[in-house]
Amino acid sequence: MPDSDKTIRPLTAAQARKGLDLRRRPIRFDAIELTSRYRHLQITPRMPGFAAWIDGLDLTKPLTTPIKRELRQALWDFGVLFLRPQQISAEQHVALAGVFGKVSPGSFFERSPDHANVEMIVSDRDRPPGIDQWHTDITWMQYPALGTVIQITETPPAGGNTCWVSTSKAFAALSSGMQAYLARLSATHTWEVSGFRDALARHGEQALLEAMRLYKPVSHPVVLRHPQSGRDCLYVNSTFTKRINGLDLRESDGVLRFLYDWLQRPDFMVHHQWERNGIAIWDNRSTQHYANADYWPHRRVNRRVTFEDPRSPQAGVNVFDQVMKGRSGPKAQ
Ligand SMILES: O=C(O)CCC(=O)C(=O)O
Ligand SMILES: [Fe+2]
Repeated sequence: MPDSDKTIRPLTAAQARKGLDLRRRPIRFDAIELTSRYRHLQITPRMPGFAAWIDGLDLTKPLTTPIKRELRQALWDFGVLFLRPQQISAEQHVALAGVFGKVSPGSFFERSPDHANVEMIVSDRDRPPGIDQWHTDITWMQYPALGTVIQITETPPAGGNTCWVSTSKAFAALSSGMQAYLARLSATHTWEVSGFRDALARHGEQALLEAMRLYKPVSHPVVLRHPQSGRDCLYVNSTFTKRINGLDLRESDGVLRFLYDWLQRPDFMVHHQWERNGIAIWDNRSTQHYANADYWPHRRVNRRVTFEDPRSPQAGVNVFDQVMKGRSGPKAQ
């Protein structure tokens, strides 16, 4: 079109009506056919294509191979799975995590006295809850955890819920132009912009310096294709993502702000109210989570076991131990 034709012209009545159209786009949902896909697990989705209850699974009995296969499939189909309250040993907790990946020795949280692979997040009067931030765990590593199994073994009288969002549903609901723009971008992630910085600093400057030496900022694509489900997932989070690479910082800040708002739409979110000893398993690529901090000074205990990619060069490394050891050990080149 010649430039002269692009000059401002009054809108026709139809165009004006369209410009004032406030309708939003509905989110398309193609249901997964459950009966043919799941023969051993009893699955009830809680949201369209996201988050599901698994009923009738007794974790005190050994898990059979077909059940393990369906559990993995369910995690990739639904992103987060919820199991009814049950009492399990630390070994059974670890065995459940082992269904999905290599059991990790954990990161920065306190270790349970009964098992080296079980971390504990205890919140009480002296340790106020502090994970009321949207995040995907440990994206400041080149190979972040694949997922986590948590059990809330002590619940406050009210509150202490956890929310998850589906980062694949959030991506799928964007316009195709925005999807294409984001798919070309990568972003820098670092623990240095998160609360870990203060937590480490409490162990002294050397701990902070050691963590900086060992865990430098990393780059991840803004849109991650999930290797098992094949779904594209938004892979930036307000806790660990510092900036989108290659953009003016103001454009990066604006795009990230939009994405964080978009990711908080209730359409993509499940808000889970815990019963004591309830269990959740999440996929750490297709979801983000947020632990409500609305119950202080009451007590809440989260027991967690993380699973990771066995091919990761960082598999089996306990980040906290490594940083603490390095404080006094030989300095790196
Ligand atoms: O305590 C919770 O509900 C979740 C805390 C959390 O972010 C985690 O365990 O990774
Ligand atoms: Fe987390």
